Amino acid sequence: MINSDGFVLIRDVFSGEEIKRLRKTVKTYFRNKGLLANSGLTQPNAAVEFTDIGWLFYHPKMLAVMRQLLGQKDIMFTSHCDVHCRTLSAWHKDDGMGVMEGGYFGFPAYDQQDCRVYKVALYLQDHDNNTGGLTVRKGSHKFSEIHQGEEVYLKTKAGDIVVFDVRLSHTGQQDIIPFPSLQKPNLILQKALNKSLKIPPNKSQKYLKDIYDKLFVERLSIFFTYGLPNDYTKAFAINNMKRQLWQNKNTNIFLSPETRQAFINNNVLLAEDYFSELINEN
Ligand SMILES: O=C(O)CCC(=O)C(=O)O
Ligand SMILES: [Fe+2]
Repeated sequence: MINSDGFVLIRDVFSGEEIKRLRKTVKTYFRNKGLLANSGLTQPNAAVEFTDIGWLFYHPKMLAVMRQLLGQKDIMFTSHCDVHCRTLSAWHKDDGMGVMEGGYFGFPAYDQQDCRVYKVALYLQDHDNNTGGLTVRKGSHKFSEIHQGEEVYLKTKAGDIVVFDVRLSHTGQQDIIPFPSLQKPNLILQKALNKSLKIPPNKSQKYLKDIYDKLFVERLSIFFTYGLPNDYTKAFAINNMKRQLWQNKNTNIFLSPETRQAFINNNVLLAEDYFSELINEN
């Protein structure tokens, strides 16, 4: 139950064909776009910047899942989307408490029942036999502490999604190598590089990551967010958009006319209709 646990894994939302097509589109995109971040590449504000993945956000299965989890037909798309390529991660929440004063909601909203902002995590490769997928802390959306709550690793396969409350503590791949059995050999290798060749740890880490990235399937992921059409979701959308604009160093706020129309045709409400305060600020 997403209400009590703060997350839910849903199998086979996207087909093998759709994932194949997405991998190709995302890989091509990052050939000459994206920001360097977390030892990989990231595209913030991808719902606006990366129009080729627009179909994902109003895919019939995706909307059916969100309507079911939010418990009503009226749902809102926040315009949040981050796409990642080969990135590493650490424990955090996506409520913006680490980004701005009061977080994206403007205040700590951990005990608020109506605060229902749900993020989709879509990994474009299998994570059932490695530790490069999503790890969450069960029930941690109910409190501010990041390191509290039972740790659960989600063995997703490409095409599955995880939907989680943005207040939930979670992390993606933390180690440069996502296989526990290879962690020790990797450490030995790294120490050898540091000692014998006098390569500093941060450089040897980057060097080894580049090699592992070539050996294993390219780790690609897409995150995007919906919510109940209320003030919590609007505040999240506006403040998270500020974060995306800071990162991109631009003022591109609005969805493409095609994406916007597709949402309207599917009766999805849009947080961008409340973005006028962002225009006045820019
Ligand atoms: O790298 C991952 O898999 C997690 C990314 C994440 O948590 C985020 O984009 O907020
Ligand atoms: Fe996150």
